[in-house]
Amino acid sequence: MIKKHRALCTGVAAAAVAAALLAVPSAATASGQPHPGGADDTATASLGRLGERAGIRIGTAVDMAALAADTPYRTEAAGDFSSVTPENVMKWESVEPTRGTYAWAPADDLVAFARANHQLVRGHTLVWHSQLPGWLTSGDFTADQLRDILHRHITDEVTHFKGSIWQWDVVNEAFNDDGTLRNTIWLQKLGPDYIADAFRWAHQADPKAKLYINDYNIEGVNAKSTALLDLVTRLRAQHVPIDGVGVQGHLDTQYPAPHDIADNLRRFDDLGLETAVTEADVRIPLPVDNTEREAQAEAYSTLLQGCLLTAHCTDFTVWGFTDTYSWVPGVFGGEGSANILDTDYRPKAAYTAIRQDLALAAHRR
Ligand code: 9MR
Repeated sequence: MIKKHRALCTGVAAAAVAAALLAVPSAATASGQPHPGGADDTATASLGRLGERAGIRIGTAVDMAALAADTPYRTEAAGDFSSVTPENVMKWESVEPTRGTYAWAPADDLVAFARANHQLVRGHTLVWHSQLPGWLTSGDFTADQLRDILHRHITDEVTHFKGSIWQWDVVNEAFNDDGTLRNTIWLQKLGPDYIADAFRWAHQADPKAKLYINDYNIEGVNAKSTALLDLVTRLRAQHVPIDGVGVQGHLDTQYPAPHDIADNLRRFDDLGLETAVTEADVRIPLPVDNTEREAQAEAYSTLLQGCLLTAHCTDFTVWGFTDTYSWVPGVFGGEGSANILDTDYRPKAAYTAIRQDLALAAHRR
């Protein structure tokens, strides 16, 4: 990726979006009536509650090892969010490490946790090129065998969780940044129709779950998001049961956050699709300083506002909430601090910005 200077226009764009949010006061605020939520508890309400007032779910990815071992982590995951996504435990290598032997327990635990805390669950993820079990990647399967294996995987997993999953990330990261389809085991052996098949199979197993295609670097209008738009347009024309597009939202303060997120999401909205920000985090080159923290807050805010300005954007999910368990340092050397709370669970500027954006958006509904 080419390094760019952070564009001054990101701040301008954020201010413009905030102005747009303010420009349409709700009947309640215009008439001076108190918010329907009653007394103003904006400062103390959970993110999930603020999101509810703004018309979206606020979710987090959940690390099941942390949930079991770390009480503050569990308290925050239970109390601040209205939806959860398993960070790893619904992926193929986790649920079927040995062929034909399922290991549902960690994912079942998350579903039970969500139910106990009145949260919805985003299922993640059924068809991906990564985190596949060794028996699958090293097996020398024919195309017909692989198709049967994929069909069975989708059917068994969606059936197991039937009725418990709000949105499934059916297909994850199917595109390259130039808009061509990623050369995965699925594309190589099954051809591009594996995508339509996956959605049909998932729908057969749980007709009520909302089915998503999910990817990164599709926040703004670009070659990749446009290729995805073309694909979902074709899928809809073929009556393939696809409901939504997930924009992951893995950003980096070294690069400008796209300022056309709402414009991009509206293209999907116009097709009758839902959208969601599914994996938001904003990494920072270390060491962190205040300027970077502010840039991070602005990037989170830009992502969230893109969702809030889109009629059928259903949720904004952060990819973990504390830096203690972030995937970022292990993958991007010299970067980190990507989450909204620090390692001591103290809120960063990004956390405050999200709360303010949600409160502002609630007033215009
Ligand atoms: O956060 C996940 C990390 O714990 C795993 O090691 C990694 C394996 O590839 O996957 C991470 O989650 C990814 C998500 O499933 C799909 N989008 C990118 C996420 C970050 O890599």
